[in-house]
Amino acid sequence: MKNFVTLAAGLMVAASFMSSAASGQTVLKSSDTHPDGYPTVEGVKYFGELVKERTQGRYSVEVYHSAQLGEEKDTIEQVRSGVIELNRVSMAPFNGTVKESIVPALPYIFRSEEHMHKVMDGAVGDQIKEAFEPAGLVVLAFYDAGARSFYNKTKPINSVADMKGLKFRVIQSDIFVDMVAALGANATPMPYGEVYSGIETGVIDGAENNFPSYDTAKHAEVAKNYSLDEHTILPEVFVMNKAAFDKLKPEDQEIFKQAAKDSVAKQRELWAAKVAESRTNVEKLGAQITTPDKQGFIEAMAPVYEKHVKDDVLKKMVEDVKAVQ
Ligand code: GTR
Repeated sequence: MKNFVTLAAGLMVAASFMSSAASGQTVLKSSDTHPDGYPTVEGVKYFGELVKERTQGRYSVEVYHSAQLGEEKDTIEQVRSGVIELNRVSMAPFNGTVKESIVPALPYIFRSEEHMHKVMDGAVGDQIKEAFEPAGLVVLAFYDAGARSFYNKTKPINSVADMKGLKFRVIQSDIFVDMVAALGANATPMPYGEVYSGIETGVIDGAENNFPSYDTAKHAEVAKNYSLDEHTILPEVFVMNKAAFDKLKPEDQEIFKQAAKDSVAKQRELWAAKVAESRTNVEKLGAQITTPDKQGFIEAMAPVYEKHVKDDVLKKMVEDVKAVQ
């Protein structure tokens, strides 16, 4: 049923795209799992305004927020097949398809958000962008998603030992499954939209995410123990269907790229403000925030690196990331 709804939504989107193309004004569709006003939604909207202005209205963007077009995995298929032209998603669901996307998803690979920015804005970021092309996607931008940490309804986490036996929903990536296993807990990958009820009904004890997601998806209502272990500083990715991008005139391609670049600065600014706001919101909802000793978490991650950083390309990328000061 769910797939049917997603497919039907996709066909409607495709039909409206074709009709608008005939009038010389093309409306590009973009998906986002988050609600209106969330920094990623606003980042893509800002990109759309710049594109509209700079192409004199020949192109504009409509953001289908709040998972209107489906969960991330489904919308990734839609953008790869060209049913929609644009999509803003996390990097993690690409880990099984785009090998290089593994690197920024590795636990504790980045020393700080500044370090992540330098890496993603530099040569390693360019290498990751290129690696998306064979998957039929052009990366327009990397956006901020802060740090992800664990939260649960059962008990406060102060050390790795406290994680033992807990059941966590993770984002759909094997790295996250193995990371949770390495911490002595159990991982269940499931769509974002099912997490709230999963915690409420006890299918899972909790999940892992940044403050703005924990807040806006209302997970703080049902899982009040948030431990700032900050296991990943995982960027978001804003992608475009490659065939749709290749069809643009070269000067329009430049406009799209520059607008995306300009939207990054805007999204980062909105992100920083949202993190502070969301932290206040979840504390008001009764979230208890602990700060566990990170060293134990970092040391427990060795098996994840052993299993996932296998070939020379990935080994070199990890070294390159570490070398960025
Ligand atoms: C959020 C991210 C979403 C989605 C979600 C999840 O931080 O912005 O795109 O991936 O996490 O955990 O599914």
